Amino acid sequence: MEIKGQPAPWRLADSLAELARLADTAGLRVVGTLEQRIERPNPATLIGSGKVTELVALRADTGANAVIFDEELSPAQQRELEEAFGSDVVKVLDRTALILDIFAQHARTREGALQVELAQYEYRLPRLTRAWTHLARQGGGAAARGGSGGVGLRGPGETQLEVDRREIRKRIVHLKSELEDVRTHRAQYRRHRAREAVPVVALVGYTNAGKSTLLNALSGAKLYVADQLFATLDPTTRRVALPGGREVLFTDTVGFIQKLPTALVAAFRATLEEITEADLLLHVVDITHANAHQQVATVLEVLEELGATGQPIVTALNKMDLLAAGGSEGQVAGMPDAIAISALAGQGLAELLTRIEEVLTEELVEVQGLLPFQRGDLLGLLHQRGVISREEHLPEGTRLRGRVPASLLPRFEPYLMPTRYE
Ligand SMILES: Nc1nc2c(ncn2[C@@H]2O[C@H](COP(=O)(O)OP(=O)(O)OP(=O)(O)O)[C@@H](O)[C@H]2O)c(=O)[nH]1
Ligand SMILES: [Mg+2]
Repeated sequence: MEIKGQPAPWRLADSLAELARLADTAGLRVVGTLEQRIERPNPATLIGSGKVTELVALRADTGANAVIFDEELSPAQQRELEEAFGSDVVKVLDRTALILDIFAQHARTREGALQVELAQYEYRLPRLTRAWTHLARQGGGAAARGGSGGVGLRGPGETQLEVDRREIRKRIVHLKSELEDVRTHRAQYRRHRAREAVPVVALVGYTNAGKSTLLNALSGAKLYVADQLFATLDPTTRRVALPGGREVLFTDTVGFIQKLPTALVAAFRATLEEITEADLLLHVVDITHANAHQQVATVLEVLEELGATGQPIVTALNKMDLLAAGGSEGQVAGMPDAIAISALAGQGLAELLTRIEEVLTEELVEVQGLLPFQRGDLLGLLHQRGVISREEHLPEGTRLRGRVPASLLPRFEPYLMPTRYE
């Protein structure tokens, strides 16, 4: 097992299979695939000129009206490739454009919509070409079933894209300032949570790992769950009681994916701050996925990119119900500290919560002292946010020993003080 430190390279075929799933989620039907391994990418078209000819022929054979590259295309490459199809209007997209489209489809809150719109404008600004205006209802699949238009049509409307670049730049500035407001609001909310010292557990993981299903199972929430990439875009927070009675907040967030462009990550900054400021990260892994190990490595890389490196991580190997029959013990053996669960079947959840409680408790400070009876409020707070290891009722009050979050220490003064180690 080489998870930590070692890169787990994605095989070309696996990456393309994932791209096909992204295409399906966006409402496109894949009719053909072409591969090329290149040492030195062609600056004009990324792929070699012979390959371009092959691509044009394949496109003509299949009648496809869009071509999707798994690698990032520069605006110039995209234009050049679109021109290669001559009078046939073919949309040339890359993975980023596809992901943006799915994001636009799945954003449900104002913040999510703002973030996606910003990312779309930033992506499209240098790519304003004739072809964008010709992208008419293409493809079947998920989006068509949902009644939406083709790729590239959601979010900012075509007419808006036709306005001059200065207008778009103005819009970008405006979106950024609106997002800044949302961000300030969020930061205030987080500070409030921090004052209350309610620990925050952020669910992180590769897209489709089962994060939302897990939060539903733990909190009785009814979050949207789907066998789709990026079903969740906006963060949702729910209160969950740990076995010892202590309450924590679980936050479900956008899933990760390989080649998640940095610009996109930046646009989702506000959302991802939920992760960087969490007390603990709960990494949900779809252990049944053929690329589970690569996915784990990708998630750890993205976390690093986001600067979420300080928090403890608890790993949950999800969808164990599917493994039971097949018995792929070897896959699980590689991650000894991980906890096997099935969010869907409700297996291993108690053990998972116990583990989370243990890890969070390690972050607590040991205190002891005498709490007068009139401070029932503090006793309540201790029960709710801390862990009591000894409680003795005396005529003058309650003698206590336990652990509390460090941030709550001042509130217990002068009754409960940190234990001095002799
Ligand atoms: N068999 C099985 N399926 C599961 C389990 N957990 C989740 N799933 C399925 O996996 C798919 C994805 O689940 P979600 O909860 O939407 O996954 P997510 O991590 O929130 O995905 P995104 O929001 O798209 O990033 C759904 O079809 C779920 O029903 C599990 O324990 N067992
Ligand atoms: Mg989800």
